[in-house]
Amino acid sequence: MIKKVFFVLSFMFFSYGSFAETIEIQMLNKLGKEKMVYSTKVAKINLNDKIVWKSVSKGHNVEFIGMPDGVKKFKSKINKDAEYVFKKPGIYLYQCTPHKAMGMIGIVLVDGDKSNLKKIKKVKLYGKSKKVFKKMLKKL
Ligand SMILES: [Cu+2]
Repeated sequence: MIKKVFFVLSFMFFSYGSFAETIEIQMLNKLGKEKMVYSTKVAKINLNDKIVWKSVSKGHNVEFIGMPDGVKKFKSKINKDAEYVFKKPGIYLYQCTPHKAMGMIGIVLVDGDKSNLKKIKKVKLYGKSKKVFKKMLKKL
Protein backbone atom coordinates (compact mmCIF):
# COMPACT_ATOMS: atom_id res chain seq x y z
CA MET A 1 0.00 0.00 0.00
CA ILE A 2 2.68 2.50 1.01
CA LYS A 3 4.68 1.58 -2.06
CA LYS A 4 1.68 2.24 -4.25
CA VAL A 5 1.07 5.67 -2.70
CA PHE A 6 4.71 6.55 -3.17
CA PHE A 7 4.57 5.50 -6.80
CA VAL A 8 1.49 7.63 -7.47
CA LEU A 9 2.98 10.62 -5.65
CA SER A 10 6.25 10.45 -7.52
CA PHE A 11 4.38 10.15 -10.79
CA MET A 12 2.37 13.25 -9.96
CA PHE A 13 5.55 15.10 -9.02
CA PHE A 14 7.34 14.26 -12.22
CA SER A 15 4.43 14.96 -14.49
CA TYR A 16 3.85 18.30 -12.76
CA GLY A 17 7.52 19.14 -13.28
CA SER A 18 7.30 18.57 -16.99
CA PHE A 19 5.14 21.62 -17.66
CA ALA A 20 7.78 24.19 -18.46
CA GLU A 21 6.62 27.76 -18.18
CA THR A 22 7.48 30.93 -20.05
CA ILE A 23 8.16 33.99 -17.94
CA GLU A 24 8.18 37.47 -19.41
CA ILE A 25 10.50 40.23 -18.23
CA GLN A 26 10.35 43.70 -19.72
CA MET A 27 13.42 45.79 -20.46
CA LEU A 28 12.46 49.33 -19.55
CA ASN A 29 13.82 52.87 -19.51
CA LYS A 30 11.58 53.69 -16.61
CA LEU A 31 9.62 51.82 -13.95
CA GLY A 32 8.16 54.00 -11.22
CA LYS A 33 11.07 56.00 -9.86
CA GLU A 34 13.68 53.67 -11.33
CA LYS A 35 15.53 54.19 -14.58
CA MET A 36 17.04 51.53 -16.83
CA VAL A 37 15.56 48.45 -15.25
CA TYR A 38 14.32 44.92 -15.84
CA SER A 39 10.69 44.62 -14.72
CA THR A 40 11.61 41.56 -12.61
CA LYS A 41 14.98 41.75 -10.91
CA VAL A 42 14.96 38.39 -9.18
CA ALA A 43 13.13 35.67 -11.08
CA LYS A 44 12.65 32.33 -9.35
CA ILE A 45 11.87 29.68 -11.90
CA ASN A 46 11.91 25.93 -12.42
CA LEU A 47 14.29 23.90 -14.52
CA ASN A 48 13.50 24.09 -18.25
CA ASP A 49 11.43 27.24 -17.88
CA LYS A 50 11.98 29.89 -20.50
CA ILE A 51 12.44 33.59 -19.91
CA VAL A 52 11.56 36.06 -22.63
CA TRP A 53 13.00 39.52 -22.20
CA LYS A 54 10.83 41.97 -24.10
CA SER A 55 12.48 44.97 -25.68
CA VAL A 56 9.73 47.35 -24.56
CA SER A 57 12.06 50.35 -24.39
CA LYS A 58 14.88 50.50 -26.90
CA GLY A 59 18.58 50.26 -26.11
CA HIS A 60 18.72 47.21 -23.86
CA ASN A 61 19.96 43.65 -23.96
CA VAL A 62 20.80 40.66 -21.75
CA GLU A 63 24.37 39.56 -21.06
CA PHE A 64 25.11 36.69 -18.68
CA ILE A 65 27.99 37.51 -16.33
CA GLY A 66 27.63 34.70 -13.80
CA MET A 67 26.23 31.20 -14.36
CA PRO A 68 26.39 27.67 -12.96
CA ASP A 69 29.45 25.69 -14.05
CA GLY A 70 29.31 24.44 -17.62
CA VAL A 71 26.76 26.98 -18.84
CA LYS A 72 27.87 28.97 -21.85
CA LYS A 73 27.77 32.74 -21.90
CA PHE A 74 24.66 34.22 -23.41
CA LYS A 75 24.52 37.70 -24.89
CA SER A 76 21.58 39.07 -26.81
CA LYS A 77 21.43 41.84 -29.38
CA ILE A 78 20.48 45.34 -28.31
CA ASN A 79 16.91 46.41 -29.22
CA LYS A 80 15.81 42.79 -29.70
CA ASP A 81 13.65 40.50 -27.63
CA ALA A 82 15.75 37.76 -26.07
CA GLU A 83 14.83 34.30 -24.88
CA TYR A 84 16.64 31.60 -22.99
CA VAL A 85 15.68 28.18 -21.64
CA PHE A 86 17.34 27.39 -18.31
CA LYS A 87 18.60 23.83 -18.40
CA LYS A 88 20.86 23.85 -15.36
CA PRO A 89 19.88 24.64 -11.77
CA GLY A 90 21.66 27.48 -10.01
CA ILE A 91 22.00 31.24 -9.93
CA TYR A 92 22.35 33.22 -13.15
CA LEU A 93 23.44 36.85 -12.98
CA TYR A 94 23.04 39.08 -16.00
CA GLN A 95 23.36 42.71 -16.97
CA CYS A 96 22.36 45.07 -19.72
CA THR A 97 25.62 45.82 -21.51
CA PRO A 98 24.99 49.56 -22.14
CA HIS A 99 23.57 50.17 -18.64
CA LYS A 100 25.72 47.90 -16.50
CA ALA A 101 26.90 50.89 -14.44
CA MET A 102 23.34 52.19 -13.99
CA GLY A 103 22.13 49.23 -11.99
CA MET A 104 20.48 47.36 -14.84
CA ILE A 105 21.14 43.82 -13.69
CA GLY A 106 19.01 40.78 -12.99
CA ILE A 107 19.16 37.41 -11.29
CA VAL A 108 17.48 34.15 -12.24
CA LEU A 109 17.33 31.46 -9.59
CA VAL A 110 16.62 28.05 -11.08
CA ASP A 111 15.13 25.30 -8.90
CA GLY A 112 16.10 27.19 -5.74
CA ASP A 113 19.69 26.00 -6.15
CA LYS A 114 22.09 28.50 -4.55
CA SER A 115 25.18 26.28 -4.69
CA ASN A 116 27.08 28.75 -6.92
CA LEU A 117 26.31 31.79 -4.74
CA LYS A 118 29.95 32.24 -3.68
CA LYS A 119 31.04 32.47 -7.29
CA ILE A 120 28.22 34.86 -8.17
CA LYS A 121 29.27 37.18 -5.35
CA LYS A 122 32.73 37.46 -6.94
CA VAL A 123 31.46 38.65 -10.32
CA LYS A 124 32.70 42.13 -11.19
CA LEU A 125 29.95 44.70 -11.13
CA TYR A 126 30.00 48.33 -12.13
CA GLY A 127 28.77 51.55 -10.49
CA LYS A 128 25.23 51.47 -9.20
CA SER A 129 24.90 47.76 -9.93
CA LYS A 130 26.92 46.93 -6.80
CA LYS A 131 24.25 48.44 -4.59
CA VAL A 132 21.39 46.94 -6.59
CA PHE A 133 23.04 43.52 -6.37
CA LYS A 134 23.21 43.67 -2.56
CA LYS A 135 19.51 44.43 -2.40
CA MET A 136 18.71 41.57 -4.76
CA LEU A 137 20.67 39.08 -2.67
CA LYS A 138 18.21 39.61 0.16
CA LYS A 139 15.40 38.43 -2.12
CA LEU A 140 17.12 35.21 -3.07
CU1 LIG B 1 19.69 48.69 -20.55
